[in-house]
Amino acid sequence: AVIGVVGLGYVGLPLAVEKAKAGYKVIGFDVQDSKVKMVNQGHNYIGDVVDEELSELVKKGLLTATTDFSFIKDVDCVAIAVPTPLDKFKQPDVSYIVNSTRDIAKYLHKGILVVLESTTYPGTTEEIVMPILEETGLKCGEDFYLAFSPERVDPGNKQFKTKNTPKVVGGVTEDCTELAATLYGNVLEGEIFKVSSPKVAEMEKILENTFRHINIGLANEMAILCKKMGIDVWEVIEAAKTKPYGFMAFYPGPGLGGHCIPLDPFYLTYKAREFDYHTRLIETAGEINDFMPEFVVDNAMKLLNKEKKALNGSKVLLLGVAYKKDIDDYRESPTLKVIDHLEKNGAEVFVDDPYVAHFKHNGKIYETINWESFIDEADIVIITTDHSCYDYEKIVEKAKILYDTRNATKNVINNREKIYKL
Ligand code: SAJ
Repeated sequence: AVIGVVGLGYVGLPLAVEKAKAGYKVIGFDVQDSKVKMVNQGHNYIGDVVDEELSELVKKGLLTATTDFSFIKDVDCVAIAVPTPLDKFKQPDVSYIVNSTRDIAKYLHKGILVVLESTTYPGTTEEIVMPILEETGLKCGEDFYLAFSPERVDPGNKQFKTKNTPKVVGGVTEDCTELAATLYGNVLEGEIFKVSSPKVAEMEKILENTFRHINIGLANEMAILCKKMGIDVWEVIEAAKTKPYGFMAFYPGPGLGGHCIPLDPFYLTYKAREFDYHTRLIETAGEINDFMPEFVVDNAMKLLNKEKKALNGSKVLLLGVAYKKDIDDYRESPTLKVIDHLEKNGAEVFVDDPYVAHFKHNGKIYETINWESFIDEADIVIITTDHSCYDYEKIVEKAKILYDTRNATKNVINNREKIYKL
């Protein structure tokens, strides 16, 4: 069988590699010529995909990439793994799903299976994707098959990869579900869990990520309250973790980053309005998470004021722009919002991140620096991403003021009195 994967990003490329490794001939589709070129050169641009595997598969002709959707006529099934961002009004932007579905519809043929993987609100598969495909005159469940199967890629997770993470599958008809379950069963090692409709599969994915969004919001609210009460929230969480059942630790931080957790719950908020329901819990958690960058900068200002310094005119060194540790992705990173608040208050900001050489933000290019060459000049050092590779002992020793928003310095032995935590 020949498999197509539309969208060669964080989700699509690892998926294409796994399917090729399972022995399928895979054609990767992307609208960005740069991505297509890199795949065809066997050059991997996603941290979690291993270079050798990719170049091996390309050499064997098991994996090729193209911008030409006419090759859809050669594939037996196609997975859509395109971005589902929010627009500037925090409204879902399903244009990538619509455009890629239209591209597929042009070459839709009898017997093909289409699976949507992108995280989206319940109803997308049957209300948006299916109508576009049926405009061809082909009937879903008879002439072609359609299912939703959420991606579960956890960037930087060494234990659970695309191959060994359980997969949920929900088809428009039973045949659709069976076909999709068979396809994934042949490719992946993890359990394939069948549900009764695409809506169930779409909603369970939203539940997974909203669960994280809400609980991180709770951890952040606890951090704000503990700061006011003079209690160490990190110690509180470690103590709560001793409960062997019914508790799951989440940690406060400078805010919520990434391309999933901050966005996905608002897909549900949007859809809920159609049913006259206001997802108050989701929106309140979002407000708390969105407040954290400002909370961090307020605390930094207080720490400087204790040394009779103003934030205005101070040199601030931020450690980490990636949205979480040990990865190079800075999309929606809370550090970007911390930079905004610092610069608004007149601080001069310098950023170190061993995984990110430079980054674009507010139309500006920031080159990251090496913290060691700058720490002596910095009026305050703020740890915004707890990368494992940092020498925290040395950072605490050298920092004039050290503000740790990730409890990254928990194992530092000396100079502990210098550490201020979120
Ligand atoms: N964060 C906290 N406190 C926590 C956990 C996370 O502040 O206790 C922050 C992180 O620093 C980061 C943001 O939340 O800025 C999101 O981190 P994340 O690991 O929850 O989410 P992603 O976007 O890296 O990947 C998640 C997957 N991660 C986990 O489940 C651990 C998973 O939810 C999805 O497979 C994936 O999103 C997706 O693509 O939906």
